Amino acid sequence: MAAASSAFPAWAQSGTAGTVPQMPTLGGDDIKLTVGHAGVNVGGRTGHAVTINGTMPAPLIRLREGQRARISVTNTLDEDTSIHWHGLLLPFQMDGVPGISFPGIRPNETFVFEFPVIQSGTYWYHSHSNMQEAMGMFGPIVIDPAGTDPVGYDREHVLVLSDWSFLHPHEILQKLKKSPGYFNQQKTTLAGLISGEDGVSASERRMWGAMRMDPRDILDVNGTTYTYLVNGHGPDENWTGLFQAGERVRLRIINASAMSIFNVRIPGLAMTVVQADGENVRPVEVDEFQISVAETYDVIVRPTGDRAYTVVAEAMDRSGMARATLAPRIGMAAEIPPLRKVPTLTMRDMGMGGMDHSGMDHAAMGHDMGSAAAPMDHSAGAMRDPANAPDGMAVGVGVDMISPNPVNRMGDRPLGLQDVDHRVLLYTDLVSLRPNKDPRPPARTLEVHLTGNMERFMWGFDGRKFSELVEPIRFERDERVRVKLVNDTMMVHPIHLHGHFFELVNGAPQGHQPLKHTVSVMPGGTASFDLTADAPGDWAFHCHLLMHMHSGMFNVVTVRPLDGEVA
Ligand SMILES: [Cu+2]
Repeated sequence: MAAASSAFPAWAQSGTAGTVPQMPTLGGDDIKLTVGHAGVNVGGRTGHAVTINGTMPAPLIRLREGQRARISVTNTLDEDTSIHWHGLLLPFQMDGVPGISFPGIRPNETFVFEFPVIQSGTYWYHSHSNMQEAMGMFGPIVIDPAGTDPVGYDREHVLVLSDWSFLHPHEILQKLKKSPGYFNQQKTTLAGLISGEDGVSASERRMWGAMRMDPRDILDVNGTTYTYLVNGHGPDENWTGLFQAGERVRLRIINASAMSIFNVRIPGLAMTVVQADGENVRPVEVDEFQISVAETYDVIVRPTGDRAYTVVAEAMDRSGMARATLAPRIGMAAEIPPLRKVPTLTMRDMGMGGMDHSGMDHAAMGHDMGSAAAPMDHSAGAMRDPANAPDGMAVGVGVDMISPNPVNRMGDRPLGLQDVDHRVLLYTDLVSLRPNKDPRPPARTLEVHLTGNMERFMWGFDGRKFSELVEPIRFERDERVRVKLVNDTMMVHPIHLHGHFFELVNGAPQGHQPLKHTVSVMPGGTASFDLTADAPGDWAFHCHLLMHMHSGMFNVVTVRPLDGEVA
């Protein structure tokens, strides 16, 4: 059933007329990668990228479960580099995080990664040094299962989503540090206020104003500077994946963006989600799903007819889209839907539990927040009231908000999709296809707060930004623990743990909590996962919004004892 792309006749290959027809693919037991500078063409303009083997995205690495991988990485840059194999289970020395699991790869050096391949599914790889990932250093990984694939399909396409800016990422970060709203040009307007058109009431607006926040501040960096790409191609280039009518087509969708969360849909086609983060799930049919940074979703679609379909990956704040086409022939195109109305944050996104629009005007936290007469800094003050802080949180300059009433948002529609009139994937829809390995209930719960100061663009865990002074998070080897993430900020954070899969606590049937490597935690909400700490070593644990990670939302998870170490 599973078809290797090389088996396709020439006419059935994917690509855009006039550009590279197919993603370069590397496989076998001796893979060689070279990191270097390269020019890339985006929207007709040439930019400077950091690439692997000269392409953006980097070549597709195709492995088979049960093989041994040997991947040599040579650095031709004049700065250190590294490659992290995102979602792969491997010895921690091979995880590719400089300063944590290995020293990094110095200029003109080659590092050989060697590890057994003990899983299958859709993954990706990227630099973990500096901000090279944002400059083009990312690529897809597909691991074919050793046995029969439970997912039947006739053809597959890999879709790597990314965000490209001609601004250097350091320049973007500097602009954000100076003015976090720099790229947010969708601020609510006075005209909208008077007409009530944008759905934000006057009292709500006063409160947002008092917090120096804007309810339209949804992505820090967006379409004002980013061109959103599919397999390195901008919307106008129309990357096209081919199909024959009636085929079951597997789309392996990877969000390799630095800072962009997408809502994905294919007007006219239902999508059956069969895999999340490389792990098979019970098939669930939807019309749209959100893919946070670093997540992967595999979907099956069954296009029919002699017609084209548009794949729309709309940035969560509706400031732009990545676009591709599924068609029986190259050169076809379908209608491109316009960008939808900009979504607006709600009270729920401010950590005020169920107090949405209607309930917010009165007595939120005992303050009369809505009345025009109330001094608004009361509410802003309450939002960072240290009395709300849990034990162990540092309430310093790095914290400008503590959710007063965070609620579990695992069953909420993702941000921006609350009001769409079709089926949207929820985290609570995900059910592990096979029973999970560890049936033990967690022996303890660890609460980790995602914290930040929006105005200073500071981010951290439990009020602290990462530095050598921060204590690592310690787990006993093989201990079973529940980790509760509490988002005390008004931004979504895709939280990623290296070296492990965790089970989302999402109400799935016993033993079938879905396995993920990244969980997107909604603003003002909580998300919990159960973890079996079965991979000894030091592992990175961080927000996968690249600039949040760089601004401090990062820590080390230490699983001890190591082999040979006395317990
Ligand atoms: Cu973040």
